[in-house]
Amino acid sequence: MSIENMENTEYGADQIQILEGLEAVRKRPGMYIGSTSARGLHHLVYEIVDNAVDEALAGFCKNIDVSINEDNSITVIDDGRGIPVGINHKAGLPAVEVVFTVLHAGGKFGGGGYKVSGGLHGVGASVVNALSNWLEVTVYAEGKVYRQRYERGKTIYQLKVIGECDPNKTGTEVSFLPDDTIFEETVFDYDTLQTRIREIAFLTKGLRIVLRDRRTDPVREKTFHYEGGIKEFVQYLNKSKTELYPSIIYCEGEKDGVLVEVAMQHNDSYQENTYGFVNNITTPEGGTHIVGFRNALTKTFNEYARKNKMLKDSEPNLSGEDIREGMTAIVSIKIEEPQFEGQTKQKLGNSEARGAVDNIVSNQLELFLEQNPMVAKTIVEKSILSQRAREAARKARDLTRRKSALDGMSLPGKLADCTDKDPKNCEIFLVEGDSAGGSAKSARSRATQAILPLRGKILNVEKARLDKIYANEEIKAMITAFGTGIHDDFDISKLRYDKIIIMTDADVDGAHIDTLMLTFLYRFMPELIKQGHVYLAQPPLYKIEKNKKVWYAYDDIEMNRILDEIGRGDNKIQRYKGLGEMDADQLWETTMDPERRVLRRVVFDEEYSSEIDLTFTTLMGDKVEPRREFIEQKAKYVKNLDIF
Ligand code: TTJ
Repeated sequence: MSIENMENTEYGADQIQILEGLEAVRKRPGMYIGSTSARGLHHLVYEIVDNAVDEALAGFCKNIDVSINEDNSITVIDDGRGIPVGINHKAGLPAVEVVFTVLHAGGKFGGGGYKVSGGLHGVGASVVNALSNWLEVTVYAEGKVYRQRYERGKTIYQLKVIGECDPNKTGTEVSFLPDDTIFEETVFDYDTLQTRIREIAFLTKGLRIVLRDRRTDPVREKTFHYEGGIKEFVQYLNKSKTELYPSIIYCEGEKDGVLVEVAMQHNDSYQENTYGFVNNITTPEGGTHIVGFRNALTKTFNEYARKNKMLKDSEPNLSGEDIREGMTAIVSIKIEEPQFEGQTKQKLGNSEARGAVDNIVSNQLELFLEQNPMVAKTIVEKSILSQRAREAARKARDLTRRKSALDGMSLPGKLADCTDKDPKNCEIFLVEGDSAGGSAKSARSRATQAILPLRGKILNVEKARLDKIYANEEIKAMITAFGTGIHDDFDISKLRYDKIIIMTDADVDGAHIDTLMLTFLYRFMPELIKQGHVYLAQPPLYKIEKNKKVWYAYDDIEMNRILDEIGRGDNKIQRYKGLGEMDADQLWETTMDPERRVLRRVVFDEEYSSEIDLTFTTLMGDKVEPRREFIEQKAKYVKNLDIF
């Protein structure tokens, strides 16, 4: 029987198995792509793109083209060898059909390269097919154009030749429309795709990826192509910071089947930002590759500092933290069979990765330091300063610890605490300014709402060393009020309030304070954000009065809607410039009353943590241009949440 006239109604045993497999995906999509929310939706794209990237890693593909089409379908095109169209004898089907219809069949048919198989990635193109309204694959190979179409995972027609092409042209093209009966969200977000595609391009040096949005006129299009790979990634992450030396330290090598690439550079901030990737997937929980990297760094810098008499024999070693202060680094490894561990399976477990990274970084970093004594000196000197500050901070902290032990963990004086002692019922408002704090204190529901007024701008923790941070009154007040402790001491079970609500004026200064506050929380107690305890209050922008009735509007759109409803004439509109302009009753009604207010919950997607960091440091940094670019995007990390 030839392929062309094989009817799709003739099911053999294999085909029935295939349909059952894809049916399982449709029944429990979450098991395969994590969720059916916007996140799962975007995963479909990454799943397909990953296959093309594999072909690039194998050395056969230079260009990938990703389009969001007008109808919200996606097209991914590569210029690789093309998925094989010949019959796969085990399945009795063309290999390309196996790729799209057999669960867990990857794109590998004895080709080289490193198969991605961790996390949610690498579940296979068949999962995308099962979850799509329709999917079409086109293969260009040996002067012919092949095509096959599926709907909800079912073959609509067999692979067929639809035309001829230049015999030199090869590649794969896949288009699909996510199934709107499965996904809660079916509209693709350009920025979300862009973040991941930029990351893939950084991680795969030389690969050119074009991202296009055909839903807009003119079509939006951007090319991501980095000959410098992760070196350019580090540059990008440091773009709004001031680097301490011009070079990017770079190590590359292979050991025990582990491909290792590391790039790093220090800036004048005090935070470490190391991002690990295994087969292009982020590892927010770290793992053996990160352990190996840190080990090599600590060992190599201490050896160098001693050998060059920058550390005396009598002085203690520099700690890893001191060396990593202000460092931005990318650790990217490729490994054939990654083992992921930990609660969320985001922590690399392979022990050979530790040794490989340690070995390659130790050798190459030592050489780099010998050849770049100025850079080495800068880093060692900065580490010594960090060591001193850390020592001073430890003393200050011990002092506060001892003090709080003596007076029974006294709460900050400015805190108006609530009376209910069950944290589940309680919330704390962090209020900008003493006067608004005063209104909030009289407005609140005393039983469950605590108020902590904060004076003026809070300290920018991006720009201060630990000793200064621990000495700051506002920061100390927040830490004691929350009860959880910070960093390694953080314990969420001690959290004294279920909701931490930042309440600031609805103006530029207010937005700046929001960001300062979020930066502090993100750096010192990220779990509070990750577990959804942090909110932004939303005070109204306008008060509209007509015939003794009152309406509040939270933005211009809402005000216009209200005016349309009540008629434009004969009304009084007041624009609130700050919380202070409202009396206690108004503040309660519009912003604090759990029955009527609108809160925005701050969310945080670890998959994009390098971007989140960039957003914070850009907002907080002192380079003006990148800040302007970002200030409007901050809203991306905030979700509207109505609480009734
Ligand atoms: C496998 O080894 C023989 C030559 O072709 C190799 C292969 O499968 N290459 C390949 C797969 N290139 N591109 C893909 C691919 C591209 C997209 C957009 C989607 C999918 C599922 C695969």
